[in-house]
Amino acid sequence: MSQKFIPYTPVNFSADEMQQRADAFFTEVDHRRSVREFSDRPVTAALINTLILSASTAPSGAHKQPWTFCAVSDPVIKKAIREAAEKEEYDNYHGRMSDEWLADLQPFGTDWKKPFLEIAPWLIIVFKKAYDLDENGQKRKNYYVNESVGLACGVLLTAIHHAGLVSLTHTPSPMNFLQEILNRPENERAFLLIPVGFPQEGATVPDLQRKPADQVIQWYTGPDPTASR
Ligand code: IYR
Repeated sequence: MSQKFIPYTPVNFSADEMQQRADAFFTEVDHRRSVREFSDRPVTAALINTLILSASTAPSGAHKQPWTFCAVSDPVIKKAIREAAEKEEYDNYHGRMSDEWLADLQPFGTDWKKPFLEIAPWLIIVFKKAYDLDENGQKRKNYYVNESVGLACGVLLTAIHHAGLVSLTHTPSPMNFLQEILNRPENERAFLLIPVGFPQEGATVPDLQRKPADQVIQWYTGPDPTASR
């Protein structure tokens, strides 16, 4: 079967518009923060649905879209997830994490207690599909699975922020309890656990700085191609 190609319709902005849009987008995403203090204020399933569809627009290896987003608002399941996560995190904070790691986490004030896993109205648990299973139960390969699912998660966090909600990229470790609690098939592995909702009133975040341009960009510029136009 040969692949069918369709025209791509470019979006055309003037150079000024492009710079303005880029600046406005930077201002918006620069305001995003990981929040650990959630309100129990509800968020509609319709909103979560659209945010996940945005995430699922991410590019993926051979367009396999090797992800499943589990959207959990059921308090019984949230409680089970909290209890299992806290059990693992207790062990992490009491011996499994190195002194260097614990010192690096000091500024964030984290500990083994994860109340947000019950308070946040939604938990989105992202699963990566190590491989696909076709109708006959045959294994089908996926490619660049970590890169693909990481990209989808980046889009998801940006969509959540754009909608006016907050999130936390939470990585309880190990995470296999999520596969069990959510009864996921054997080809799926938990990738990230993302509580989503509104911040608690008066919520605070650590006073962090982002690296400036000269620490994150190395330019390798030739002659300016726009100079003589
Ligand atoms: N998973 C633990 C520890 C933790 C690790 C990193 I790296 C962080 O940036 C934050 C926390 C926890 O969730 O507390």
